[in-house]
Amino acid sequence: MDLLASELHGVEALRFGEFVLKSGLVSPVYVDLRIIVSHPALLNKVAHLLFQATKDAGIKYDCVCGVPYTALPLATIICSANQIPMLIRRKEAKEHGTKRIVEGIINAGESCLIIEDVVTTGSSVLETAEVLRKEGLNVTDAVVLLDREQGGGAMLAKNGIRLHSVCTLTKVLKILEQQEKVASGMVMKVERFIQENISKPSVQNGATAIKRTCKEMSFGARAKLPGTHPLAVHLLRLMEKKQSNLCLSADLTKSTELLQLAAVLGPSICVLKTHVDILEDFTLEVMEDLRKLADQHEFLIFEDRKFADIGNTVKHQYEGGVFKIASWSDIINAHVVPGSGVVKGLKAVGKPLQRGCLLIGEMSSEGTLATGDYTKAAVKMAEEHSDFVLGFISGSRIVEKPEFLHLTPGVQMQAGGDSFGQKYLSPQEVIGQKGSDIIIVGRGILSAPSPLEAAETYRKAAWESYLQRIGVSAQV
Ligand code: 5BU
Repeated sequence: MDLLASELHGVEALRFGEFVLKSGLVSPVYVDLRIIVSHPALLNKVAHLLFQATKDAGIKYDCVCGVPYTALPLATIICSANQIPMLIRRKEAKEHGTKRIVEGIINAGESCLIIEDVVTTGSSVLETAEVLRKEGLNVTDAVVLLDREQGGGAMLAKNGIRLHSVCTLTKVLKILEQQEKVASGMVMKVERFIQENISKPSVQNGATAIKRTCKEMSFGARAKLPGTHPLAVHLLRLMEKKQSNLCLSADLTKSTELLQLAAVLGPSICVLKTHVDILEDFTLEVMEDLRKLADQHEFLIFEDRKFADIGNTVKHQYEGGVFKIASWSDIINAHVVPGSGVVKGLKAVGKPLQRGCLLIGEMSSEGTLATGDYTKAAVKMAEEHSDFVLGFISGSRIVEKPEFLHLTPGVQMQAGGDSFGQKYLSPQEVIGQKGSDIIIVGRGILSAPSPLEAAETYRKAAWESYLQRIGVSAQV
């Protein structure tokens, strides 16, 4: 064990310092075992230790499945060396062919052992167990190299899975301290961090799940997450700076009115949304002026074009024609009904220009068909194209990943609707209860006697709801 600890430290699978985790927490320790595939002897050793742990615990199983991706090579070595059938869990079902989510021969009723590299909350192991259980397999045990002791064991136990670990983070820490590889001050810091960040299982829909933290994260912390779209990072930062999660829907038909409104409300908003095809006097010069105002007041421009055609057509619609949307709009949106080709077409134009796209996951209108599986398909498409898709238009948070932004239209101070089926919720409901990030407001501001006063009222309401959501007392 001493040798293993020092080897893991030596290849930097364990690092000490300050690391921003996906949840936004700043951790003094970072464990990343992906690197061990570059050290074959160590990879073999870890696989051997995992197998030994299953023997020591006397676990009986018919097949083995590694949690993707880091544990895949480990499961492969164990299965190959010991002649055990293996299953591979796909992260996403294939688009073509068999659409299988688990590869290999599945004999319903057999028991499958899960292999994992590191367990923190246990959510990844549980996710894989649920997939396997849906296929009819029994999952009762999981073996992990390193247990971070942050609640994973208890959470899995509640879900009928015994967690066996080769070692714990505290044990590794002690060894590294003895070997004088980590200072005792750092050891105490990490121990305190572990103690303070034990996630407690909570009950949702009858099943035990880990506490979701995305809604509780600040925009600033989300901006620091690796893998977040650069435009989302920019937007999250300017939201923090301006204390605004308000998008103005500037549904105006005259360009002078549009520019005037942008000049007056610019400081209050983080995004200005346009419907450029309703402008009676559109010219590219108007959009140039709007761009200047956007840069001056630091807001993004979002053309609510709702692309919905095959990739080749949307490419032309986005780049060319009269409007040349890609030349002035930071963000555009698209329906997912055509399939992923729509995103591919838009990406071909927008990505080189550092633009971003929102997918329409839900709509605010009465009788919308964008619900259930359709919404799930939008999430999947966004995940597959997260280098261009930065979030969603939706009525609520439709995915927990903090990298994705959620913008919600259909917002007014009073709940209700219009005579064409638009439905309204309040800023508090949308940000506080539904967990969205940005409210989109049109007539609630445009039809007010003073649009500036109304915009400030909406800005404050949405910002206060956000502060309450992340547990900070409001100071707007
Ligand atoms: P309102 O005046 O706040 O109702 O304007 C809402 C705006 O958001 C308007 O421009 C719509 O085209 C836009 N919108 C919407 O209302 N609902 C949706 O689901 C989507 C866009 Br997508």
